[in-house]
Order: sequence, then C-alpha cells, then structure tokens
Amino acid sequence: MTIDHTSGAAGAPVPPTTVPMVMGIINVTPDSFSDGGRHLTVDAAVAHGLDLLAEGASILDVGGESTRPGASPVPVEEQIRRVVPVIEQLAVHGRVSVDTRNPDVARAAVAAGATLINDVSARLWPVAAELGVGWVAMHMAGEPATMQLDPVYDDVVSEVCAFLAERATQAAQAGVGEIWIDPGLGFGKTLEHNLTLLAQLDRVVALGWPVLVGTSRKAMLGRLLADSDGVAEPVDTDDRLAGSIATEVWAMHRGAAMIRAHDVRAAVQAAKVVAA
Ligand code: HH2
Repeated sequence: MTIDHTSGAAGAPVPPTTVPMVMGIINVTPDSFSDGGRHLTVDAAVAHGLDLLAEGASILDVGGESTRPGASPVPVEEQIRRVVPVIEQLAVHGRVSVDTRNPDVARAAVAAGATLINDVSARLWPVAAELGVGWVAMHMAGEPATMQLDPVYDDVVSEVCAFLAERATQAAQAGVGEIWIDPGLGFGKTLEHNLTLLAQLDRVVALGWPVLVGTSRKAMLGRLLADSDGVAEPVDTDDRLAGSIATEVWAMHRGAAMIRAHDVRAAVQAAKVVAA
C-alpha cells in the first residue's frame, strides 16, 4: 500500500517512507506504567536514548509526565526540569519529539532541540505553528486521571476520525507543516474500542495524514493475553513484547507510517519485514 503523506497538510510535506518509522519512548518519569523510574536521571535517559537510536529509532519521544490511566498532572516546572537536559543532549544525535500537552513544556523542549510536539491533548497546534515544528494530534476522551472510568462512544471509529480530521485541518490552516494523527489507543477507550480502532485503522489512514500508533506494552495487551490464557491478572508489562509486536505489525500493515514503541529493536525489525 502506498500512503500519500502529503495530502491534507499545508507547507512542507512529510517525506513518504516505505519502511514505517519507529518512535522510541523515553519516559523521564517515576511513574510511567511500564518503565517508570528506569530513566529518571539525565544520564540514564540519555544513555537509553542513544541505545534506541542505535537500535534504529527514527525519532526519540521524551516525556516528563505519565499519562497512564489514573495519573496525576505533573507541575510544568518539574516537567521542564526533567525533559530539557535530556533533549539538549539527545537532539545532537537524532530527531527528538516532546511528549507533552503543556504549551510551556513544548516551548522549552523546542528551544532545547525538539522538532516535533507529541500532543496527547491535541490542543497545541498554535504552538507548533508559532515555533515552526511538527505536531502529533492524538485522540483522548477526557483526562488521564478519569479517562478509563466509563468510556462511551456511539461509533468509536467515526468519532475518533471526525475529531482527528477537525484538529488536523485546523493545524494545517494555522500553517503547521508536519501533522501526524494518532487514534490514542488506551486513552479513554475500552479493550473493545481499542480493538475496533485497530481493526478499522484503514479509516484513520484514509483521512490522508500520516498515522502514528502506540500500543507498546499497553493494558489492552495485558488483558488480552491474560484472557487467552484463562488467567485473572493482566500479564505483566515486561511480558507484553510479542503482543506489542503483533499489534504493531497489524497497524503497519493497515497503513500506520510510524509506531511508538518501548522495544525499538524488535519494532524496527518488524517494520522492515512488513515493508518487504
Ligand atoms: N501513549 C502514551 C504516551 N504518549 N503519545 C502518542 N502519540 N500515542 C500514544 O499511544 C501514547 C503517547 C502512553 O505510554 P507511555 O508513554 O509508555 O506511558 P506513560 O504515559 O505512563 O508515561
């Protein structure tokens, strides 16, 4: 399948790629759901980022606030303190995005060298336009603290598509030159919503903007794998690699142009095989 990565976006197009890209995750947080506390010092986060680049990551996504279900917001100054020194060091070696929904964190991150704002709130396109950087619009129903309590949709795929198309169009009109859309798996969605979105991902791809998908180690996999084994407790986050790759292969085959992954080496290998 050939994806036209340029349609829908104004200004400089995103170059089409045959091999889907992998965005490597660096959470500089004590409480992220799968790797919280592992890369909390600047040195540990930078070393991890360099490893992910060596494993083939096209971009490193640095975040200073967990958005896992139930997470509390982190003060802006603390997020900046966590991400800026890491971005400064990594941006010399490769492309860096900042995983934030706060405009001041985005500005500080871009000043430090980030060139993409990965925005789970899908509200920061004016900041991306002002700073001349790329922007990811992700769909989230509600806020992380409460989003998984009782997510309800009439038609999850249509509602997510309508939301993403509206935000991406606004961003393009504001002059953002690189726009990505992301259905936001696990953000205000039940297991069934997530599976429906994956099953019909081609409808998100058909909107015309390049699509980013993040399933890596997520709760949906813990639940699915436990259910398939008849186990009550969700499978541990460290035991979700095969499940992650299965959903990533599915998403790439359905036209996702980039995958957001913790396990970069495996995701890059999968991407090469899918492309072949
Ligand atoms: N998922 C997470 C965070 N940011 N950004 C995009 N665009 N898409 C995603 O699916 C996505 C995201 C959650 O994963 P993680 O960063 O590993 O966990 P935490 O939020 O607990 O730090």
